[in-house]
Amino acid sequence: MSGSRRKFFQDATIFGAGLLGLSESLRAGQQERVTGSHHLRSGMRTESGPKNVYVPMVTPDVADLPHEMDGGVKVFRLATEPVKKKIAPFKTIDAWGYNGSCPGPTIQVQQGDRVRVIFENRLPESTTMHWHGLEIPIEQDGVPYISQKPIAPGEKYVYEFTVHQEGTFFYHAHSAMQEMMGQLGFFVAHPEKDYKPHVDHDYGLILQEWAVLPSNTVPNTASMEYNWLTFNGVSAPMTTPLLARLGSRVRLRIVNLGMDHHPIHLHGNQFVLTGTEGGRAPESTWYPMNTVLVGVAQARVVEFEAKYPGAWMIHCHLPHHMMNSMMDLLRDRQIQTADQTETKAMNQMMSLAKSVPFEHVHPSPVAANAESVPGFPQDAFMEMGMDEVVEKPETYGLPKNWSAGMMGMMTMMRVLPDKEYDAILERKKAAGASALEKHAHES
Ligand SMILES: [Cu+2]
Repeated sequence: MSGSRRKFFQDATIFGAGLLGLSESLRAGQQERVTGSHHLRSGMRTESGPKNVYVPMVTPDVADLPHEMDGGVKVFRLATEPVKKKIAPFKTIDAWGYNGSCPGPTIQVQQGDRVRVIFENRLPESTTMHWHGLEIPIEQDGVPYISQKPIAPGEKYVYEFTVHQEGTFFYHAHSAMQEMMGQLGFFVAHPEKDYKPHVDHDYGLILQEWAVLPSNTVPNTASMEYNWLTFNGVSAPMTTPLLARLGSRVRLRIVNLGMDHHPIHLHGNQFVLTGTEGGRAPESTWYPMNTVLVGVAQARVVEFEAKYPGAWMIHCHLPHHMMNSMMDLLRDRQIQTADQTETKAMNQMMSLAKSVPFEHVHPSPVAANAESVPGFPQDAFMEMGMDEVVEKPETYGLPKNWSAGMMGMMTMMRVLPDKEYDAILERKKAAGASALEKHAHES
């Protein structure tokens, strides 16, 4: 089998998985399968021909968009539509997105590719698609009235362009309110020749914030007060942990298209900023940091050597983005914190737990005289251990109640020695196989 043909079948397998809507656990296995290596090590290259030297990016909790080839053109199909999006175990919102996904599925191409996107509008109002950061002809820029007519509900529109750049781009509706309803997705252009140094893992995170009032499901796109913060469309602890093999090199691409800037912090490691929304930065500009400010409409790409084993938090460091306001639950507390008693708070937590349902675990103790101390409670009743509700292969082996401290715009980078890394891979494979089997039975 020729290299390109093999690549086609690999793509078909990977993209097919996204097409079938298989579990995240199966999709998250992509990196290993595309490279065909079960023992990725720092410095180990993927050798499969000049146009296939990159490790594809994995977008945890978001699928890749499959494509077909039409001659030399990569053809993608995107439909924008309303999406019921579960952003937390006890919160589902009415967002807008693409192909049933919010954020939309990740598009991955390679520098030099000719790309066609057959776009369909299934929204109740007009829209367009903008290719953020791409240097393409004005006719493809997706700005209503200026570069094209708005695409009416039910209409199709075809975008086509050649990608001469490399880097981390994204696509989004070019209407402010639609952006805040969730209409964006990754558009990654892998370089013609692999970046140096080579990375073993490449991950993407999209930052979003939502204003969804208690008992509501529709985001208030006019609000400036956000109470739900998400990575790739989910709040912690629902965010799927990122995995890295101990000794590997990791790339993390972060994109922000909301109303706030987000300082994204990685625990226990230093990284270097290797790229922006404009592409790769020269190595002479790299300097160590562990918090990168991702401004609105920006992409930030960082890389680090995963040399310390552990579950390292990755989170926005704005205090109010490290939690969800939980107004659905702690309605009273939003107004009169000091009036809240442990009994009341616990009762509220229990009723929320019942609605999911899961066994509520309140892991950290409070002092006997807590209620007499001004300021109490602060974090006391926010911690909800819900390990079992968000369990997946990637959470295997985490300490009990790990989920209690995970809220809002948060995930973790699990740097794992071979044995533990392989144990999770095995679980992902098993979960993937059972998802495939389930699909076979259903169809
Ligand atoms: Cu933030």
